[in-house]
Amino acid sequence: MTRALITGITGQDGLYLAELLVSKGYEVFGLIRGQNNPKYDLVRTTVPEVTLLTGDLTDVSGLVRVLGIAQPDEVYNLGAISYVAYSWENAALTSDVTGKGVLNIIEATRLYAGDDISKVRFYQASSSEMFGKVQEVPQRESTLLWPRSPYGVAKVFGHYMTINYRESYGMHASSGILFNHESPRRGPEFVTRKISQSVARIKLGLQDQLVLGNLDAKRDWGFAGDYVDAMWRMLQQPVGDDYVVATGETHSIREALDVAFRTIGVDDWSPYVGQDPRFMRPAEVDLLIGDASKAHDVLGWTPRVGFEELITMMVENDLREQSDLSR
Ligand code: F7E
Repeated sequence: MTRALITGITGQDGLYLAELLVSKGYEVFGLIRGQNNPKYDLVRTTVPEVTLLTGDLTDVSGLVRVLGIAQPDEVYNLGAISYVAYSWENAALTSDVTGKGVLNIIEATRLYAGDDISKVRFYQASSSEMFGKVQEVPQRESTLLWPRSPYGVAKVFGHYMTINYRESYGMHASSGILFNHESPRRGPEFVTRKISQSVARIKLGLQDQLVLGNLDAKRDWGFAGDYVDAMWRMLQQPVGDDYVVATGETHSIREALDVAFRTIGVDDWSPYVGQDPRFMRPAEVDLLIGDASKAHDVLGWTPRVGFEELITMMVENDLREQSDLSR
């Protein structure tokens, strides 16, 4: 039985990846942080097969202990402080967890492998936020990185550290440069879920207004369930490498609003949507669009869920969830 350790098991990607690996017959371990973590029950009920181990990406000795217990063949580092807007307010903490945390887990993985570095494969969740002020459109693996947030800077550190471990120690270490990926499991602080939840609540008469920041930002949005499959495929290759994972399509926040409101039969959303500088960022990433040709050619990966289907799926899920909650 192949064994895998997932950090960030409580997030949308952690849950989808755990389900995928369980379906492939893996024994899965998940790293869970803190005392009485509020997401503990969610993981238990979604993927009961997973063994949860307590640890924190900032605590190397704890990570060494967890690796010793899990004895993984594959380590997926999905754990991070992942909310970009928060990273300006908590830059040092974001650097410790999202940046140095990568060094901690990859070094603990190297120590666990001991003399046989081929014993374990490592996946790092890199991000399109590393492209920031984009130097090329579309962005590919070789595009110059120009992060525009403390989160992006921390991700760049983790990305290069992963490449370094591959080159310095011959570790099978891969970095997936994932563009935005969403799902009904997305946290409500992120814009797609904020929109889908609010639109559902507006339809049900539970809310009047949706207040957002920059409506002109553009993102390459895919479905998280498709993206975890790319992660797994990377670790099945003969050697580690870096891959852009994206749909190759970009859409603005306005277009996301068009699709979401259309789902509830509203064509003109302007009376329902306000803007507040509170949700604007000190620096914005304006145009993200990924070129995933390498992932297509080498991994045989293609996204299945398109933009409209994704947003519609999220709104429909929130209509069900919100009407259950309001009963
Ligand atoms: O923002 C704009 C905002 O917070 C998307 C993370 O998974 O993907 C995610 O990062 C855009 C930005 O995601 C609101 O200014 C407008 O331009 O949903 P988001 P993100 O920052 O792109 C990358 C790949 C990651 O790696 C990250 O971990 O939407 N926007 N109005 C808003 N955003 C939010 N959150 N809330 C608003 O009211």
